[in-house]
Amino acid sequence: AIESPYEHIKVSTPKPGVGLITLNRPKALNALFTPLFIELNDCLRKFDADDSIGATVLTGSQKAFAAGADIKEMKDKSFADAYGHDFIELWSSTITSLKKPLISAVNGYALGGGCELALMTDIIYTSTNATFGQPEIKLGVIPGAGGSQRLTRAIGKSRAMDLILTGENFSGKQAYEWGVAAKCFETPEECVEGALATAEKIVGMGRLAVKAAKEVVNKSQDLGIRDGVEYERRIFHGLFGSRDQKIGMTAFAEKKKAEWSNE
Ligand code: CO8
Repeated sequence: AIESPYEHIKVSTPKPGVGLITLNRPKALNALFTPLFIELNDCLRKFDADDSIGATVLTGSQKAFAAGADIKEMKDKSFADAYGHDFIELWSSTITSLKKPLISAVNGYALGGGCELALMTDIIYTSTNATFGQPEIKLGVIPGAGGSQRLTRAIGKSRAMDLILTGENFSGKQAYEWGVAAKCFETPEECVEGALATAEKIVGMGRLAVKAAKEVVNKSQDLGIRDGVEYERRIFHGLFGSRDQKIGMTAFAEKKKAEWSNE
């Protein structure tokens, strides 16, 4: 067996084309700190550049996806430490600039930075045992990795305000009902399996169309509707220059299965 270069994450490719990254700091309930993000970012960058990988699943343990930023590590930070060294920027910059789909399978605690990490992924799957929340207010701070923005876009202002001002948790089932999560499974195992199955399905599509689809959906978070629709149309038009567009539409017309060229 090849020795893993990573200490805080486990990495495998359980299905062809599908990467699986498991956060692995069990003693601290996967509390997030910079050494973990250096490894996670390194692995995600490698997967993004690897032609043999088409989509990745990010998960934690059954007890915790991640119980937040490591409180013990950050408790003594000064303003100069935090602002001066752009604390947390490194935690989101890579994940939010990936080109290939990243699906999170969230079981157990997803609190604070753990909830925010899930919100940075393209699709969230969860299970009935999951506990989400932004408890930072109870620590004298506020969400610092996009929670106030991404959670608000996902569930609306009143609900986000309610959660962020009180620090109250919400369940996997609520996450699903409110649209934070795309699916809620009965068990953690089903959640991970479900995420892997979806990743596999995505890997079966043409790579260029997948990349374009992710790009345009993400644009909807930044652009107004008129600019967003125009952006979509430009990308849509561009795909008529791909071989896969010919392959996909010809296969439909001939009642055959498309064999993608990824060109
Ligand atoms: N930081 C450091 N250590 C932690 C954290 C954490 N966030 N969460 C759990 N641990 C540690 C515990 O200290 C404990 O260690 P030890 O055994 O050495 O005492 C171990 O993990 C197990 O935890 P518990 O014994 O507390 O387990 P319980 O099952 O009793 O409770 C809870 C589980 C409810 C999850 C509880 O651990 C808890 O409340 N944790 C803190 C949750 C929290 O407040 N998270 C938000 C942190 S603030 C934050 O994330 C700011 C976001 C900044 C941006 C992040 C960018 C991604």
